[in-house]
Amino acid sequence: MRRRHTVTRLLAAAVLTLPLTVTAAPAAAAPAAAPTRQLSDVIPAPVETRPDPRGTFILSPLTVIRTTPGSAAARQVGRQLADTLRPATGYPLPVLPVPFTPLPEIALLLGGADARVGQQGYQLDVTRRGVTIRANTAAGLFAGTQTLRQLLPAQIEAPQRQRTTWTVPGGRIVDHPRFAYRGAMLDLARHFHTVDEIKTYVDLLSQYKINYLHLHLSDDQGWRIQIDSWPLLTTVGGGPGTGVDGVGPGYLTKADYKAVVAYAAARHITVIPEIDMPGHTNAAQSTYAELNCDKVATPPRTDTAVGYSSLCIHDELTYRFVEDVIRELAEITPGPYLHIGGDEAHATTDEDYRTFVQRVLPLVSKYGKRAYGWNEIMKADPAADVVAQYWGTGTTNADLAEAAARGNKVVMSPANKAYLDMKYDRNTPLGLSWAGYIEVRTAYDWDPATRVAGVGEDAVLGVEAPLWSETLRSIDDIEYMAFPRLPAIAELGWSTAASHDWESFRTRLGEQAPRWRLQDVDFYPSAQVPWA
Ligand code: TNX
Repeated sequence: MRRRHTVTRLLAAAVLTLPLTVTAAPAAAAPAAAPTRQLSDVIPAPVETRPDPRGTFILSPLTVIRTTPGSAAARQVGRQLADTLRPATGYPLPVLPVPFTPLPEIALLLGGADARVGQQGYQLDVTRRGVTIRANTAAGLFAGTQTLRQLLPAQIEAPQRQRTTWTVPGGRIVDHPRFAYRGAMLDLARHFHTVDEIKTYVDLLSQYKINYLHLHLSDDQGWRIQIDSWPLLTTVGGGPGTGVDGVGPGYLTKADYKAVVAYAAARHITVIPEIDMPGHTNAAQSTYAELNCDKVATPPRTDTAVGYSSLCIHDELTYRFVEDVIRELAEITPGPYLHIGGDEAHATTDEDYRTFVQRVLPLVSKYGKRAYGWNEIMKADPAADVVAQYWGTGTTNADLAEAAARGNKVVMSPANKAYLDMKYDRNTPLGLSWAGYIEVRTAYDWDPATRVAGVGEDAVLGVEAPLWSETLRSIDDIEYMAFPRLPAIAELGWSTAASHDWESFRTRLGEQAPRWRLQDVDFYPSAQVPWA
């Protein structure tokens, strides 16, 4: 009866933590107010929603968060949910890993979900007695809690206690992603972004079920990750004045990087490091003269030109350097992918480019990672497990279609749709416009599985929204470019093609605004969206 003892103890502890306001709180006894939200008012749009108007749940001071007994992972998701819901509600929301409670509950349970939910999805049931989220994995439970967050009134995002009735609309959601990979990229090389800024971005990404964070860690301007065997990369390559406009210094120590990886992992986001090569390498080549064919260091550059740098392809030292970097990065990266860039290598001949990529890809495998690169790497006919990230603006790409036919997977980041650094329109103060202006509807109105001829649903691993930071410095800048387009890309990655509907999306998007205001998220108030 050890278990019963534990249950009793936990319940007693829970009740003891309840504040004195419990008996005075009106919410539990009040007649069910109409929910301010509907079951389908969620981004990304869930696969299946079946509303039940009799099932409205009201979160009250007595509500407990119950998690699958014996699962540390489920308990962790429960604790995160409690942390999210406590500030605005002021409720204790104890997290109890027990098989039963007589109290109103939000239950987070591993197993027992609809068979369709798979490894990332969840089933969410709302009745008058409580909310039950079931999933096969902690990631699925976490996704379900992000949906629950959006089903509560917007005030739930407030940092201080709010007076409102915390209704959750009744019914059932069965939800799972269309694509396994839904990514966002931050460019730390053009302007460095601090650990705290990256964490803030991770918090926002996780609300929209993004599950990969790609960090662009090196470029012509700056080198932003500690590499012990080439120590000047950070102190010089990431030193003073290495950002565009001469700002800096900035780089992640290995401890910083590990902190970002752990923070993201706790939100079910996997970090993908990118070291761009053989072009976009001036920060390294201005730091170490020996990385140049003529053994003369290039001048440091903080302008925004691209395509002028190249590692020395026929020098063994280049591969020692590349292997050192890949080995050290792989050591601190628990996720499966390592991105080697490969874009815009205009200063490398086609033949040299192939030689280089064919030598470097096996180094990634050697250190246990799956190689990933911008779509140009498909020119080197890599092995079928190599992933390409498509950034082109067109709808045909012969190398990519051939790679897809050979079995390579593709992540879709078409620059004229998914690039968060493109201006919204000609008046946008930040951003670039080489791929065109991207208003919200432009970012939303495309299909990852029909974008490029010959690269269909089976070849598409997912989508990613890159955010290059030539013009972006602060977290406010990042947020202004990412919102509201990031949720559009998130929906393309998660929701079914059949659910794609601009009218529905823009309405749901407009309802996110009060949440962003309460979370202090800067966003572009597009005229295309009916903002709440
Ligand atoms: C192209 S897209 C680049 C980046 C720039 C970006 C600016 C790609 C793979 N390379 O080097 O930062 O455009 O939008």
